[in-house]
Parts: sequence; structure tokens; C-alpha cells
Amino acid sequence: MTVESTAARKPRRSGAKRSTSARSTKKQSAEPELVQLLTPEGERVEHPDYAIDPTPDELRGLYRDMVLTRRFDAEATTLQRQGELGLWASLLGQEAAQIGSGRALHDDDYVFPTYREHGVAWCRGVDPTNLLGMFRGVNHGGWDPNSNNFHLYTIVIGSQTLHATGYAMGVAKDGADSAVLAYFGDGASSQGDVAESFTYSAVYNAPVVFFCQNNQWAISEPTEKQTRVPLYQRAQGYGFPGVRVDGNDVLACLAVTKAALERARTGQGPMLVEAFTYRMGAHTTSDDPTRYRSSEERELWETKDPILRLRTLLTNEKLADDAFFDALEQESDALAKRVREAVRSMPDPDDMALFEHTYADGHALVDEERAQFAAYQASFETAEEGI
Ligand SMILES: Cc1ncc(C[n+]2csc(CCOP(=O)(O)OP(=O)(O)O)c2C)c(N)n1
Ligand SMILES: [Mg+2]
Repeated sequence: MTVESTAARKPRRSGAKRSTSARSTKKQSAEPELVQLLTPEGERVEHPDYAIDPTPDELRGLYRDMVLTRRFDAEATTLQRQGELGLWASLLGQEAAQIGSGRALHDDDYVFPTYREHGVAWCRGVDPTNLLGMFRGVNHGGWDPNSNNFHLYTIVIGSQTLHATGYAMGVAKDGADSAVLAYFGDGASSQGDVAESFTYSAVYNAPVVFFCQNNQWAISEPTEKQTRVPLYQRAQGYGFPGVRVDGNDVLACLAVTKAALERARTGQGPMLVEAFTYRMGAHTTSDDPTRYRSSEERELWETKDPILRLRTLLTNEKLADDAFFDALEQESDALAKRVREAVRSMPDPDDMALFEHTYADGHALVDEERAQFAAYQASFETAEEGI
């Protein structure tokens, strides 16, 4: 099921684009239909429901976003390996899903992420260094959600879809014309929270778009263990549209999310977007995917790399030259250096800060725990003095 794109149809900018209507992306097999606007070979194609015609500047911008996000992510993984972070959840392979959907947002839209949405955070203007405090264990979040309309990372999988739905219901009650974008994964789709948020958002016609990054794995569990139908088809049972998009195609992710958000903003209710993609790396730095999946699978997905296909388009259509790619590499290195320095100089938190902000007005139990912990910490000081 699809909805009409709100993007105006424009004439073709280049002869390279062809229509997919005859060559439908629906395969002979039971493979579901997939919205695609940029093939793995870097060729532009059209889709009958989703039109988009980005300028060369916008195409270069999307490419830059994806490259910088990947570089930041690689640096964070390295920092974890060197003991500077306790854990890192890499987005490798999911750059197009995140940048495409992230760039579809208006400033006053609100985002509820999981723990892997580093590319979306980038689009929202959250400084990448702020994402790392929680993973270093020096804070519980790292940014003010209301400064960027980007909620804190949520580890309890699926729970943020409920927060997003409640927030969207509030947006509707306020009569505001903004939308809410809720991210979740294929594994989270099995959570009751997600089912409840689908029900509530549908019956209250809440302006929320559910963006499921189906990266095909929930730690070591494949998507076949989560569902018997393609995930986007779940929406139908709740009474709102669902669509599957090529999650490694930044243009398709941008076009479909734009249309879904506009639909929500104009009072037409929720929509589910399933971005079909692949988690190229481990679940987190604590995981070893070689124990449960084949290297052939990863190699296959390397041929569908989201960054490579846009680079091919930019190069083939002469929309970017060596100077552009070289400058971007330098910018990436500078970002990595800045991130590394920022992480290493993050101050350790005050031990007692753990007990702050639990309750707005304090709580007797927290007071008791604070006192106990203070005594425990003090016992080390006494022991050290005695040595
Ligand atoms: C409610 C809950 N149950 C279990 C976990 C442990 N857990 C963390 S991530 C994860 C898998 C999530 O998979 P998916 O939703 O596909 O997201 P992905 O990690 O692939 O981005 C699980 C089971 C959790 N964080 N929260
Ligand atoms: Mg997953």
C-alpha cells in the first residue's frame, strides 16, 4: 500500500533516469515490492508514487551527510576498542535509511530514536560528541532533547514508539501542524509497546510516522523469528498504510519519509515505513556476528552499499569532482580528530550525581540509597588512608 507523494512532479533532469513501472521492483518470487529511486549500480529510476528531483547541491549534501556519519561511527567503534567507550552500537550500512529519513524532517517535527540513530542525530544538529557521553558512561543522555527536537536514545526496545505516539497525540490536541518520527528495529516490532502504539496512533489519528529499520537482525535473531509477513504489511491490520522502501537508497528513504510526514502533518494519521536494509557490523561492540551469520551475507550487502551507489551517481553524472571528494575526506578526518579529543577530555561525573533527577521533588528511598552509597565510597577513602 502506498500514498501519493506530495512532491511535485518535475521533468527529468537527466536522461539517465528510467521508469520502474514496466520493470517493477516486484520480483517473480514472493519478494514484496520495494520503493527504489537509486539502484545499487547508481542509476536513477522513477517510482509512480514517489517523485523527487534533488538539485546537485542536495545530492552532494546527502552524500556528505552519509560519509561524515560513517566516519564518525567508525571512530566511535575504534574508541571503544581502545577502551575509551564502554560500548558502541554501530550504524554501518544504515546511513541511507537514517540520512534520507532525517533530511525529510522539518525543524519543528519531533524525533524519538533508538540507540543507533547517529545519522538522524546528525541531521537534527546534535553534535556527534554529545552522543558519546552515555557510551563512555559519564552521563545518562548528553543533550537537551528540546533543543533539537530529538529525544534521548532509548535502550528499552520499542518503548519510544509509545512516547512518540503520546507526543503526537499531544501535537494533534494542540492543533500544531508538525509531525513525529519514531524509529524502531525489526526486533522491536515484536514488542507489545509497538503494537499498542500502532493501535493508539490509528484510533486517535496521531500525526506519527513509524520508521522501522529492518536491518534483518535483532542481535542474533533473524527477522524470520519476528514475523510471518513483511513488516510493512502489519500496518494494514491497524488501519493505516505501510510501505517498504529500499533502506540503502537515500533518495527513496527521503521521498517516502517526506510523503509520510506530510501526510501526518495534514491530519491523515500515522504511516509505517519499513526501510529494508542490513546491519553491516556487529549488533554492538559486545557482539560477535560470525557466531550466527555467514560472511557471504555481508559480502552480498556490500554490493548494495548506500554510500557507494550515490558516489557512482555523482561521478557518472559529473556532479562531483575529485576536489569535492578530497575535501570531504579531509573534513571527515577533522571530524574524527575532534570526536577523539572530545571523548578523551570528558570529565568523570560526580559519583553522587547518580541520584539526581530521579524524582522532581526527591524521595525518601533515594535519600536512603544516596546515604548508603556515600558511606560505601567513604569506606574506600578510609581503607586507602590506612595503607
Ligand atoms: C525491552 C527490551 N528487551 C530486550 C532488550 C535487549 N536488546 C537490546 S537490542 C535488542 C535487539 C533489537 O533489535 P532491533 O529492534 O532489530 O534493533 P537493531 O539493534 O537491529 O537496530 C535486544 C533484544 C532491550 N534492550 N529491551
Ligand atoms: Mg534489527
